[in-house]
Amino acid sequence: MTKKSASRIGIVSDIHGNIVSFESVLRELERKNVSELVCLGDVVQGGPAPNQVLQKLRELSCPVVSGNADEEVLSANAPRTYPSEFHQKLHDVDEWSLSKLNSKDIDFVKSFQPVVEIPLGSSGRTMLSVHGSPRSNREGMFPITSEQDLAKMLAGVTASIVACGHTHSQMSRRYIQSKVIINPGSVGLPFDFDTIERFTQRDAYNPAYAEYAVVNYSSDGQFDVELSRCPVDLQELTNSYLTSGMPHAQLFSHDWRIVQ
Ligand SMILES: [Mn+2]
Repeated sequence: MTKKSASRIGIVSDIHGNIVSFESVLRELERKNVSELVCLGDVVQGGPAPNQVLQKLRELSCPVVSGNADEEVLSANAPRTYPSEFHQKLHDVDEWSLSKLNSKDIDFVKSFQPVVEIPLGSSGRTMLSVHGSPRSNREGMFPITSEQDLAKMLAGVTASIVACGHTHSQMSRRYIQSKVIINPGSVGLPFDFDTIERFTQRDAYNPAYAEYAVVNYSSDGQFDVELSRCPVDLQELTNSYLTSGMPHAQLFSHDWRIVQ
């Protein structure tokens, strides 16, 4: 058998201003010798360290896809009304996140791409990276999304792998024309559910781990996908919320818990 050269792409998504979890994942990716990295968006909003996450991402100089929450932070100063008190609290965090960014940070967020296509070596195969779907960063591709809906979302896509985020849930799903749709889950705000009732109501808690994916590919375009998670130090994470000055830090840090 001829030996083929192999490469590894690390995929991270939905960091949501959580530097403790992001650094945990970066240590794992370094250990796994990834040669490339791509970020699927939702970088700054929702967590205690928006500017530190941007700084780290800028140092890595990897391609970044623009998430809906990144756009929401950029437009946080626009006037609005709130459907609920909780929405107002979320917006308080958006405004605070924007206030933590300097002009260099804002220019960096504005440079995030709608989609990023990465060649799998010289095989002609590619991986298309998006936040939600190729046509929108506000719609998710789920395990239960119908094939008909996927056909609309993926119209015209020729990539062999479609990497998406937004749902905060890991997924590997086969689609027509031998495509694989993968979701690395969320680095900084993973969702899990206690019971099937809470799953139905989308009432999630945050398990104390960070999710990511690695795509291994060879020069002839063969590939496999690892969906991984690594533990996060819950004490360190809670402290990062409570010492950040982020509004409603107590509220937004209390859904985290260790899962056995
Ligand atoms: Mn998100």
